[in-house]
Amino acid sequence: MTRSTLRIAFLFPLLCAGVLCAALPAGPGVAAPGAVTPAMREKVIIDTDIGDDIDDAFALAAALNDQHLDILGVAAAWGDTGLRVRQLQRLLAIAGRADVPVTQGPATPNTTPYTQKRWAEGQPVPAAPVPSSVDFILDQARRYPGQVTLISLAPPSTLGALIDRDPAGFAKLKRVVMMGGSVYAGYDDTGYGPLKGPTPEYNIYSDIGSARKLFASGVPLVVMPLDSTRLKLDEVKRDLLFAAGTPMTDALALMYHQWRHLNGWGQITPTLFDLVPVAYVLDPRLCPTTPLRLVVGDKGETTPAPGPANAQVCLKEDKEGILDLLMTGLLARQ
Ligand SMILES: [Ca+2]
Repeated sequence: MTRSTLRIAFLFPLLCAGVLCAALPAGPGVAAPGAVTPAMREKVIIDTDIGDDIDDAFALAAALNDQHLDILGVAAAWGDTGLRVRQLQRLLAIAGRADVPVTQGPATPNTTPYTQKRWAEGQPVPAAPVPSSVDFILDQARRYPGQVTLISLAPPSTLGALIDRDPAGFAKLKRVVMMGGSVYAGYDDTGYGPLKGPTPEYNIYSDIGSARKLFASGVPLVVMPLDSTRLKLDEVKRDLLFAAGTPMTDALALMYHQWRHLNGWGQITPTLFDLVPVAYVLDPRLCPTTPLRLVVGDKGETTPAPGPANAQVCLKEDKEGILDLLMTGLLARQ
């Protein structure tokens, strides 16, 4: 599936609204030209620490908006996973996707502020028990061997628990596509001046043990490090989104303002790190990869080393292409 075919598939129903398609054959079991068939949809599970930084919310909005993803489940990871479950359930309901299972990963200590706490608390405590992420992901990997992409947008604590529980089951995943690491560029690099060099990245240094297990697991691993994920959602784009007045853009606006008020580091412009893995799954050309062997150091560094590659790593993204995916997707629903 290329980006152009994605777009054609997306635009076709709009074109078909007129008489243009009146003569096309249709019937049970016959997919209309341009329609998204089940075989064209990528099975994904998204593991997310939504609620602290704001990028997870935008990444999920982009994923939920795209009919080319078959989202089997969304898993709450890291920190207060019980509250994250409620935030995810609220977001899914707003997206019209309350049918998507939300699962709960192991709770962990977490010193990062839960900036969107009030928004998350707007969703009642679940009346029924929430499935365990570890059980759910292993079940899906075994049900669809070699077909499920796990999109990892959080410290990899749930992934470490999966590997501990059942490495053979974990190996049935098609791949893990993750935001994490820092290879040649770090948080202080702008992409314009000389490189200041890598810095330990949050997801990796938060759970170094799980990251090491993941890099050694043998499951195909696609890594989007800081080198390719420092996308800024500037004021012009925020205004366009927040003025759109759809249920999803309204939700993003509320979560953004809570994040902006409470993030504790004075940030106004979000960096959409987690959007990049989602965009890659939709169109790999937006973030071309290079095979590398990355070694996770004691401070969470991800350093290239000689030897066989253990990851496909995107070092340079198509910034405008990825932001275009987000903006056109969300604004098409106005
Ligand atoms: Ca995240």
